[in-house]
Amino acid sequence: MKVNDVVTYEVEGPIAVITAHSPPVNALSSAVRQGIAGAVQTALGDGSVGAMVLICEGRTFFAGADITEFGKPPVEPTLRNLQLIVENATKPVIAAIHGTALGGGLELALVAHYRIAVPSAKCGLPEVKLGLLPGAGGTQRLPRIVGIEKALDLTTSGAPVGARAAKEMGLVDELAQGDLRADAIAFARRVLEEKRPLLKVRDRTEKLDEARGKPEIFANFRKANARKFRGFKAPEHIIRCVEATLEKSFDEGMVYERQLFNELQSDSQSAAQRHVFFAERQAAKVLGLAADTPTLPIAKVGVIGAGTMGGGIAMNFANAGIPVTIVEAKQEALDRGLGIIRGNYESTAKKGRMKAEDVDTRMGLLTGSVAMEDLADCDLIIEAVFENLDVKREVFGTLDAIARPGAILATNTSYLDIDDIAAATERPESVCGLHFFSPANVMKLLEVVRTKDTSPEIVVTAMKLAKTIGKIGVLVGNGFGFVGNRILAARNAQADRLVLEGATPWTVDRVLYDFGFAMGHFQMRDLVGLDVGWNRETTSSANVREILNEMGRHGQKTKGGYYDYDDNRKQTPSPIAMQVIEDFAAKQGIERRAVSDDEIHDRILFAMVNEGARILDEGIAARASDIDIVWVTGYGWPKYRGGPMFWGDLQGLPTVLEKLKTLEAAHGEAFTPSPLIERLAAEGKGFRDA
Ligand code: T1G
Repeated sequence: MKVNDVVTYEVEGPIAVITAHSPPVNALSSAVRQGIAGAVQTALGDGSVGAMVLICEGRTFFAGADITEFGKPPVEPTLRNLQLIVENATKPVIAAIHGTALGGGLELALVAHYRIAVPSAKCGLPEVKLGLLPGAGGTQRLPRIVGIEKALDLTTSGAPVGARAAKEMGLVDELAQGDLRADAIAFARRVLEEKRPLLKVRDRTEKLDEARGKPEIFANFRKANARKFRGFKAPEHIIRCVEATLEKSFDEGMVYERQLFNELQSDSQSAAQRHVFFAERQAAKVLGLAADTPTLPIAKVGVIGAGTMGGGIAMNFANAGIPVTIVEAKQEALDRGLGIIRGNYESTAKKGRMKAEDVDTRMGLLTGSVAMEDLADCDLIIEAVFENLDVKREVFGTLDAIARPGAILATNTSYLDIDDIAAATERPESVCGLHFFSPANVMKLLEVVRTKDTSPEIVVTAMKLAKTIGKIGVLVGNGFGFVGNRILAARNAQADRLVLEGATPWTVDRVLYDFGFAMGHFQMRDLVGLDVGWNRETTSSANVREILNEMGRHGQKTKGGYYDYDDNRKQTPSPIAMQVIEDFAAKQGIERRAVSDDEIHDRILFAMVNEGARILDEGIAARASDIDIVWVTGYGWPKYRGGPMFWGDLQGLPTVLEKLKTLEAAHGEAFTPSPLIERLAAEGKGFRDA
């Protein structure tokens, strides 16, 4: 029978089956919670029922609290009150898990008396990824089942564990052998027949006792994870809650957990991380195209160029089981490229991140060739040749004559105008950009660049393909630097100007590091290589970067760039680079002055926000949140600050506007406020409303 729109109640013999039907992921919305509570009460009052199974229809067991309800007034029963109903039930409740039991979903399963799962199921507490902590007793119950150390790892990493591992650690009692519902009912019958006790996780202490008197467990854990947790509030809050299991009673621990959960939920870090969670999913949705726009089949891919980018790009498709023909001009370069790919796979296998036998399987999907004609039957061809417009136009002109009709012709260019590249063909509607980030087989971001002519079918096909190869695809328009590199160029300009005016590369880097970037601006340049895009033939000491290149200082790879590097790549500020900067400033007639951290912070960050607003205003990005995803995923913008546009909204656009006007007066047009900011600020709106 229907308890409500999302929960049903059926009785099979002495077993009541409570089923949630709330797509897409059975999030624990108020309706789901109300339905379960009502069904449990019915079962408790039904004399013919001896035990209950709690199960979900659809793709997964409860995937957590309903994140869309955050920030709204609580609706009874709250998750914690629902848990009390289940945990204090006088008849056994068996949670039957498939898909992903996550967050509040797993926490609900933890108050059931027993848990059964299909072998493919996963269990996890990913709240930390949302800047939260498991706020329905996860920090208090999980340690009581799996022990302190495993609980610390699971709650602060947010990583799920598979059902078999979960059974080994006692998180799951049984693995279903066949149909989950049938096996769960059979398990419930056994619990009844064997008169098994109504186990409450909250009463178990044996796993806690193992950690008593060992404060080093927490000290060592904090130390080992300091770098990963830097800047994030949630991990430390979680550690404190787990510590409380040894210091407080269960009930006191639950009060403490709720207090720390509330602190996190009301903090901008969690708002930022929840923003990123939804923004990532929004980015996958193409606006303005008919919902039934067909996607094209991609059964075979061609890659032109077996260098660092081409090789990495090819690996993405081989990893997804898609055959790739990889073309190079010369056999020697082809062999070298394929050798590097094999080496990458072999080192991944050595680290246990893929099976050894998969190396040959993946390599078997890669066919090398020195003839472009071998790309004739490919459905998608991606060029990753030298970043030069003439070279790319020549390649596309050749492709136009070779590729089958309807094939997608994609360029991996970072900065060049894709309309100009497409103009070398008779099929501009088949041309798009697929801007991968180095290393292409690792970085999650993929900018899918549509030109004025790219067909809707190719747009939706490319966006779907991004998901197929495990990337986060963001659809962007054609224009200098698209989204990511255009904002990077705005940051470059300010950073370069600041060091001429009196800052040092190391103070600029420290300010960005303290803001939350994993690496500073000049450090990043040294890592990537100062000579990327530098032309030895035409260099003319036109800027500090060129001069450093002309001195042979190409960055980490030459043990010297803006920093000097020892054999272990440990960097130290370089007096040589500093002298180059000072000399160049003098030559430019720039009188150096003291530059404060605040000035560095404001000039770099507000220039980035302003450029993002311009990108949004020009329609190069469809959403402000798409810009955030590009910079969080591809450029290391700290996730707990949500991305440049989220951060701009957090400052408030009237504040942003004032800052820009002040900076414009002192530092010129980089800070001329985008008209979009002026409009939104005047309307009392934010980028999220654009
Ligand atoms: N609440 C609301 N909507 C959710 C949701 C959730 N928990 N999880 C997913 N969705 C939506 C998502 O926005 C998308 O919507 C659709 O479902 C499919 O998601 C008290 C406080 C479960 C592994 O962090 O990790 O419990 O775009 O595209 O790739 O301690 O969704 O279709 O409109 O991601 O198959 C803890 C978050 C919450 C899990 C499925 N739980 N979700 O991945 O599909 S906090 C989580 C996921 C909590 C308690 C605390 C994934 C997934 P739309 P999808 P997927």
